[in-house]
Amino acid sequence: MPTTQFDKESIKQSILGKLQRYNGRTLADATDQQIYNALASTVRDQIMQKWVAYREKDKHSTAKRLYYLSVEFLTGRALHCNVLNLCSEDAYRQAMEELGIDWRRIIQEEPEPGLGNGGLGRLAACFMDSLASLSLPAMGCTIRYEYGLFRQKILGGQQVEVPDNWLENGNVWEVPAMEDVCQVNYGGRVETEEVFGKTRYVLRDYYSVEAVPYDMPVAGYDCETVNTLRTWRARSVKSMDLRSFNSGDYSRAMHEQELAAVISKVLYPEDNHYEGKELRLKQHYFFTSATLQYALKDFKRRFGRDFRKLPDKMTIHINDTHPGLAIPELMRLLMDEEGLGWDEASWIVQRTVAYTNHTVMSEALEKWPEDMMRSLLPRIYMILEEINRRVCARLADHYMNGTDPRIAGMAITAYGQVHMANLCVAMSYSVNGVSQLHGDILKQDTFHDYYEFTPKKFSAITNGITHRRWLMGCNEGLRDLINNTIGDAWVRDPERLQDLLPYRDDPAFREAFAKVKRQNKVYFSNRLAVHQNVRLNPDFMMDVQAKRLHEYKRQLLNALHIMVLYNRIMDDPHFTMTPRAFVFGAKASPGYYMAKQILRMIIAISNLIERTPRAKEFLQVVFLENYCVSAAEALIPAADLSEQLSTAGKEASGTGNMKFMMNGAVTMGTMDGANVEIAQQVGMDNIYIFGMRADTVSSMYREGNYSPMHIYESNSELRKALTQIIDGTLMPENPAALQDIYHNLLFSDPYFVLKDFGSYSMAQRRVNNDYQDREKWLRMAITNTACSGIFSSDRTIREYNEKIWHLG
Ligand code: 26W
Repeated sequence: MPTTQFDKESIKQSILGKLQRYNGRTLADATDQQIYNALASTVRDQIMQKWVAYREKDKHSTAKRLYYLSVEFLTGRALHCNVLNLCSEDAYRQAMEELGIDWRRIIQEEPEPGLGNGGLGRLAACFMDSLASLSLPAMGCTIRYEYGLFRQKILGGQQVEVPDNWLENGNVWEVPAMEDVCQVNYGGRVETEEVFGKTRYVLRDYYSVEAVPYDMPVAGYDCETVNTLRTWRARSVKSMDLRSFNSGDYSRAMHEQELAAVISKVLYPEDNHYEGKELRLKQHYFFTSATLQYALKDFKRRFGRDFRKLPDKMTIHINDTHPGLAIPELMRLLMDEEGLGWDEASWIVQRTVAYTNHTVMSEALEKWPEDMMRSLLPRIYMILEEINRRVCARLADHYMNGTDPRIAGMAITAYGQVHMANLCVAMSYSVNGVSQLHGDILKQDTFHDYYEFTPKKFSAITNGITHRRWLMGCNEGLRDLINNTIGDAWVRDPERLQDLLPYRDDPAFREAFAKVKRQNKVYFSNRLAVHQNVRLNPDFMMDVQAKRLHEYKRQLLNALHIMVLYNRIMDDPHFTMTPRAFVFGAKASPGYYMAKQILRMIIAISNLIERTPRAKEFLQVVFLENYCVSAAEALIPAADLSEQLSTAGKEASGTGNMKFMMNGAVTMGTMDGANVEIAQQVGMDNIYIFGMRADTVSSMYREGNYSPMHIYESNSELRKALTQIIDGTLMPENPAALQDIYHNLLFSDPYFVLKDFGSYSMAQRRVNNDYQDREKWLRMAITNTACSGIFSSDRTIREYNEKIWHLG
């Protein structure tokens, strides 16, 4: 088969041809969106050529494969990264230039797939990029949400959620795979049948939903591998179990059937907070069951029915507990569909499923009401009960006491609830944390009793980010500077970024580094002017906190500190400081009241400063609307200081921290998650660490005698800032609007904002001084980029493969 060339001339011809054929337009009268479509489908043609070749080879491969199940994949836009991974950037750029098209503008026509909330989903996307780039055979599996995470608008100083209809204009990157359509069943009841002396379990009166897969190619960097991200869409089926329906069940079945498409309608916007909604359980089972049905079908195609081989031929990796029903579902498929016995099925499952935990926040741990599980998934519930019975029996044996209190804490079903984390820990062959500290907390605390029982299962593999998107793609200036300085070996081997270290001593390099940062600030500030009509001064130091809004992430610490600076400026006519722009990017879950209050407070501070000329000389506060992957790509390269303020022990890893570091921002952070390892990499001279350590925090919780009021009484600057929350300074038209923040801090402060404030404020004084020492600051910034290579997700994926997956 002849392959199409993708040199500059053919690219130009392809774009013009597509505009003519699909839109009946010439370039001159095509809209940006039409040009985007023509450009993207040209890139797609190039990927398809590789995809076909790769799949052909893959079909005959007997290598072990990974199925990475995640309820979220926050991929971000695909066009630029695809061009980058195809190593065709120059060709496309030149083609666009010669056609007189602004490439950066057209790229922004792509709707961003917001199929995730935050860290967990973005990590899954980075993993897909690294898996393909390391040529490891993997399929990512998730739900094709018709509506992704809401878009955020700020109106009247508050967040307004707008639906994210990302598929409105079609999606160039996906192809349906109709040959793999399958059914997922809900409801009904389980009947037993005796067949040749064996008991069989059959589901009756259930209703079915059809699962339709859409595949998106994931092309690795400069290699032949093109993996697949498979998203499942729910639609109703015409047929149902008519054999045994009775009139009551039939009408119910009809009704449920109409509701089928609802399953893949919308992504739940809660991050790190669990609510036992039935639709969510349906979603989880939906994509998990569909994925496992496909995985088994593919296994049988490759190896026949020798299921004992299964653990050597696939790993089912579950990204947090959300796809944890993979465990009973694989049992069900092996027993009810393939006729295996319990012991065989359970032997296989316990060698095939691996689990990563992403949070220790107790309100985020999934626990489903047993009643809900029983009525929605009766056969799955039966299997869960049996797993529970056996696990508890084993534990009773081990503790030589059937009433040992530890057993209830480790049980899978207890007190009317199904405890998903216990299920995953009990039945997976691997349990891992996402940073060293988080791994330790899992062992010592969250899963302590399980750890004593099966210590070898546990590991910690620190998260990572793809340096292709988060440096090469989003920071061209820095990428070119690095290439011109140390060559491009770091692209394949990011730890070679270390070669930059000696250039800290080179004044010309430092200035070049500073120039790139300044250009990135100008770029970001232009973007803000266009999107929000806000003028950000690129001469100000850029201090950024961008992440989901959460009390434990402590945006409040930052906000209170800005108020303290404001007061220093206003109370002393001679006061001076390094001018700083504080940029916040954060979405609050629609139902998270405190998060929304904090967001209001930040905007109120921004407004206060805007109307105070003297404060404006030194301070600016910008709330960046709709923080998302694309916004991060513009924002992070412009940052000088990266705020990572979580209460120690609460942030499992953080990955934004790594993105900022890679782009030459210095971290202001607690000893939490991966901040600890960033500190180890750069050394204490190149990071600002403050606040209580995780062990102190946990003893404070244990002792339970923390009194925020004492701190309020002893710190006058803090007291004044707190009072301004409610005295009309912040909210002149409605002074009581933010009183719950005030009361919460004073009378409860569960995340120790007041406790850590003094230490934070001292560290910020050092930042203020160090930034004025331009040479010192640039050395720190360069050190951060130079030491960031270890946080490439390529390293993370290699570690997963060596310790857990053993693919290929
Ligand atoms: C069921 C509600 C729910 C939804 C999402 C509970 C928990 C989650 C996620 C596990 C929360 C999450 O995104 N955790 C983040 O995972 C990142 C990737 O490992 C870490 O870097 C972050 O520290 C962690 O908060």
